[in-house]
Amino acid sequence: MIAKYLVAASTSAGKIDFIIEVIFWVVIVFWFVLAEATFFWFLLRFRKRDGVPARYITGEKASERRWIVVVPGLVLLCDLAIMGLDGPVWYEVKQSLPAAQQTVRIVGQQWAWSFVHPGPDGRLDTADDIKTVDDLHVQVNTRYHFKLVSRDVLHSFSVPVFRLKQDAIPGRVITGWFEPTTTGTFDIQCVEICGVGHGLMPARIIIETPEQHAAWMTGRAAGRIALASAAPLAGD
Ligand SMILES: [Cu+2]
Repeated sequence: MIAKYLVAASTSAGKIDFIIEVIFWVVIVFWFVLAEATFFWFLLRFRKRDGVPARYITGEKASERRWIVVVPGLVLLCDLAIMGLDGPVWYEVKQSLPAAQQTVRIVGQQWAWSFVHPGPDGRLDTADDIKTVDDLHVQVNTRYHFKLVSRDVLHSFSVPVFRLKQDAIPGRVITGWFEPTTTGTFDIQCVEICGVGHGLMPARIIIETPEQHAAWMTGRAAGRIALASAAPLAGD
């Protein structure tokens, strides 16, 4: 249902959508409608009428106590069922860390996202790293670890098509993972109010086929060589 309105582009997205849909049907469609319908029916049924005195109900009879015990009990059962479903998904998405095929560094700051991609050697913090601002390039069907940091205040890294959201906290390196399943260009958003420019820090994720990703890396390397060779001229 959610994927109809927002592409599901990671291995976790479908599972998170399923949990949200279960909560929607149980909480909104069933309980909310039932509670509101009962409420308005009671308002109508027991409205003020001439000659009918209001009744004082103590809630001590067994038939009255049922409203306080049975209904919340059923709500609690629904809560437990939802927890039983979402626990494994939470564990998989947030607590487990399956082995990575690639690692990227994500840096939040007022007010931009910058990214460090491993270059052709596939490793971070080597000479061929590729640094970008506002553009994160990843390869489809590849499991990524991200190392999320903040240079200044709290930010929150969010990729809606992955259903991924992770706070960035100054002084900490937060590791998480994602695995894109669909190629395309999608939004990255900061979802933590981080100052007056918060709304000005949108970025994008470009999910590429292996061929496109290799071509992008080659292009960046060629650009770097061209820049390096042009540098002495600039200093003349
Ligand atoms: Cu921010």
